[in-house]
Amino acid sequence: MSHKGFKHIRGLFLLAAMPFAVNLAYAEEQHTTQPEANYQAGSSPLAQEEMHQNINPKAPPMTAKEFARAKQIYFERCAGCHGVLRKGATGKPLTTDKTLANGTDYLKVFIKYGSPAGMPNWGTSGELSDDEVDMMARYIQQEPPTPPEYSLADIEKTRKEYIPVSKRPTKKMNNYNIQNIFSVTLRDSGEVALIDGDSKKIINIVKTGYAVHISRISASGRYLYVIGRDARINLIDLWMEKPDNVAEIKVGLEARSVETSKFKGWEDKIAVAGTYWPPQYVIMDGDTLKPKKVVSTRGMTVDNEYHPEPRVASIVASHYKPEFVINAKESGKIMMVDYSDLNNLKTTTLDAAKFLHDGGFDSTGRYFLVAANASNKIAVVDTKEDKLAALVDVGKIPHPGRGANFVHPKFGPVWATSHLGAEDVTLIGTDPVKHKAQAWKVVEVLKGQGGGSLFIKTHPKSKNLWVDTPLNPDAKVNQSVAVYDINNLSKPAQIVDIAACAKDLGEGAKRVVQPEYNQAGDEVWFSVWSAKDKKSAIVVVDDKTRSCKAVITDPKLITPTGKFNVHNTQHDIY
Ligand code: DHE
Repeated sequence: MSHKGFKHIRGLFLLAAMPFAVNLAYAEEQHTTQPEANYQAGSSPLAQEEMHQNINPKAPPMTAKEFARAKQIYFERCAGCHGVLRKGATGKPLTTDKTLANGTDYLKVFIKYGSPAGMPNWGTSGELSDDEVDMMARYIQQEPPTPPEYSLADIEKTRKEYIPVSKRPTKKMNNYNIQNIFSVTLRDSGEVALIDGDSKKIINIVKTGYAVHISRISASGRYLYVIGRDARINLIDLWMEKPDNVAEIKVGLEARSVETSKFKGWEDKIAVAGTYWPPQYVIMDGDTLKPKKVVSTRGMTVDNEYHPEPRVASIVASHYKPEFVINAKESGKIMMVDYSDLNNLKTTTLDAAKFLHDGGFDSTGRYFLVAANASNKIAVVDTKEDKLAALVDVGKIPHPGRGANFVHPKFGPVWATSHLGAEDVTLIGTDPVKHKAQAWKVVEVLKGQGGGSLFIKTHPKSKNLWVDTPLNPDAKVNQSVAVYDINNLSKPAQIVDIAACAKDLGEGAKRVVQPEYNQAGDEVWFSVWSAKDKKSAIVVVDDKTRSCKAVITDPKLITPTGKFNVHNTQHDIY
């Protein structure tokens, strides 16, 4: 049965089982899809933190043991969508003014059966028992416990310089072609694998933060910054004989993004990390990670309402000014932060749309395009003028990763995004000078394999556009990718069964995620992602023939997901 069909039937069942008022609420809010809800419900490391708790005498009783268990479940399953303080994000607000008014029985129905608007059916799916559903319904009527703040002094206390700058190499000490090294996220082992793109051999497996997330490269290509969901940053020096950690810091309690200064004269000098909790960003020295400045993102949203926890989503470094472009998810605001004078910090704040997530530059490096995923829009930032150039309407829940740039045969330079909630691959014109009529307009929508896409990629040397669909519920779709001929976009996409290339893996989900090119632009690397107790692999595809060229397997390659080629990440090539 198709996913759509499943949801429809579940929706009908709910209509029969639930009070009228609840059904009306469903009809109003249909913005989240099931794959997105599952994706956002990823585990938060905050479950283990001690928190401050206020007592609300109107809330139903709970034992201390129940409260502790419910808090853990909340941070592992619910906080990703509803927020730490439950002010709401992709999911609805669950503040006590709302939950106490609804009461335990009403809340239990939602938690057990889910909703067509995207709330997972935690009870009927077997994830939570009836007792746990009841416990969670009572828990969300208590005041939300608040995790601690994290000051500059707290951050500095966690800093370790394993190899001080004075003891580091003064030149490259290895024979690797550093520009073609891939930093591969090993999500569930809390490590990255550094893989030599030329020989396809593992150079080193480096210990990093919990549920490690992304890697970014310094402007010179020497330093690699890796961030875990526990807000731990590892600084790896690629000049070492065997590249390894030289410094480490924990910048908060939960995070997703890290970036490094790219403006001329500032190469390798400054790093920045954004945190989900506390909602703030931290500016550091690039080579020692010494924290210099912490700035809160708490404040008003684009709708002029106060939000206590706008989480920091993507960050990129401007090529036009000594600035970072910092995107706050819940507030929908984009901050252009000037790092040249931290004592007199200048910030230009652009009002975009909610909820900002991931994005990348156009081919010139001047415009930054970021998904406002709950608004089904792409916000375009002009990093030269520090202005919002446009808000472009696209399909349901755009999710570009960093997107893909190429020259459309008819409309000139475009940037592309795929979607979590739609099969569309949307192409947006990016040349306001020679193709003014198409600039910041959707010029074409290609049909993909289905929703559940996370990443899209091409390379200036390639004529192919690759689109993954790892969160599509159909295994045939999530184990394969679609590839388009850029010179002939009217031709239907070719479907390449990537998981089939790694046939010796045995059983496992084998979701195919994130295309990433090698330096030369003639190979595309894909992760074949299974659970941590199953075998995973990286499949290397020959870009020209679109056929499998190599399969990288190793017992240490546990849950590989994102891959970051040094050259392409350093130069924003995608
Ligand atoms: Fe990511 C990028 C947040 C789940 C793999 N992810 C990003 C960015 C953000 C983000 C804000 C942009 C960073 C930047 O450019 O500075 N990701 C989140 C979440 O909040 C979310 C939805 C839920 C969570 O609990 O973390 C989430 N992400 C995932 C995954 O489950 C993925 C698929 C597998 C994994 O490794 O965790 C995943 N996210 C990635 C990757 C990128 C990324 C590979 C970078 C793409 C790129 O090409 O730059």
